[in-house]
Amino acid sequence: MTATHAIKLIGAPMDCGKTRQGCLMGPDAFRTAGLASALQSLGHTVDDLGNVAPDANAIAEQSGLVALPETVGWTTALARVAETAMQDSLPVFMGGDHALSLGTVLGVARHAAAQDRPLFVLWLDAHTDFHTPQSTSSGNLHGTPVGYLTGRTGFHDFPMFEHPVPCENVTMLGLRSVDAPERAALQDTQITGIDMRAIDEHGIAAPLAQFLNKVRRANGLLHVSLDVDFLDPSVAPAVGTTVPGGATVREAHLVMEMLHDSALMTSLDLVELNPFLDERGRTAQLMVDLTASAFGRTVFDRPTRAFA
Ligand code: 5AB
Ligand code: MN
Ligand code: MN
Ligand code: MN
Repeated sequence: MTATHAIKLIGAPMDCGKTRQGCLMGPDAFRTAGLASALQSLGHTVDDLGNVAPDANAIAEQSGLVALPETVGWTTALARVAETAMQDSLPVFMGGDHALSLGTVLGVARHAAAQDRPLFVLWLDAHTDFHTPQSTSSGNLHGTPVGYLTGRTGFHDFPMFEHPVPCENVTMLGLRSVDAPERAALQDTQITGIDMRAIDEHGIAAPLAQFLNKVRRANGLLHVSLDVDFLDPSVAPAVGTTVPGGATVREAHLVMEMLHDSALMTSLDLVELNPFLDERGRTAQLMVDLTASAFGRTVFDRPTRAFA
């Protein structure tokens, strides 16, 4: 018997973290693919709070960045919603592009600080998203949330990240596209970056188990951010930033199953789903199935094996 959760589904139809449009349809694709009923059938209480809207934002400073004022408006709104939801539930943020994590992790970090517990972040992504507004050459702010949440400088247009997540509390899995300035900056940090080469050689379970043990020993909160492009594009085509050579369906399920077994995850982002690029909903369905694995769906109950 595993623990049941009070899950809040929160739609964040944010589409301004890059120029390619379509992620605004993400929350409704997750709903259509049956996310709520999949989680309910596992015994959890599920409450769909509908969609968040960005705060109206006063600053309209010109910059080379894509939609900076709108992104700041989303960040303040999502941080508020996330902090509130953390008080009595496990929030699942249905994106929306990855810039939404600027806000969700800000709110989660405020909650963690109020609880006096350390926050850990698991970043499942082809990319490190470690840019600052200065270092990005695309100007796309969906490439910056890890820079923001670890307290890198240069985010002066954004709310102050009062309680940055220590770099040693951040693990990234699935990496295969890292820009030169990100790579240089990461070199000076304690962030654990597991690239696909390492996963090919050693498997995905070992580095994840090591990270989860660290979270457990510290009695930490764990925020998980799942970017669709973590997955190989052959199984998850509905994303604007495909990079070949990603996680397989089974590698991704194993990550989610281990997260469930650990009982450590306290919040989850599902990001970058672009339903306009999907094939008959298969990416949305895979993301729902992965989420179900993270909340306890199994083939057989463990440790009893059907054929033991
Ligand atoms: B995603 C790139 N590094 O900064 C940039 O999808 C891609 O949230 C960022 O991981 C990809 O534009 C952001 C080239
Ligand atoms: Mn559980
Ligand atoms: Mn990302
Ligand atoms: Mn990515």
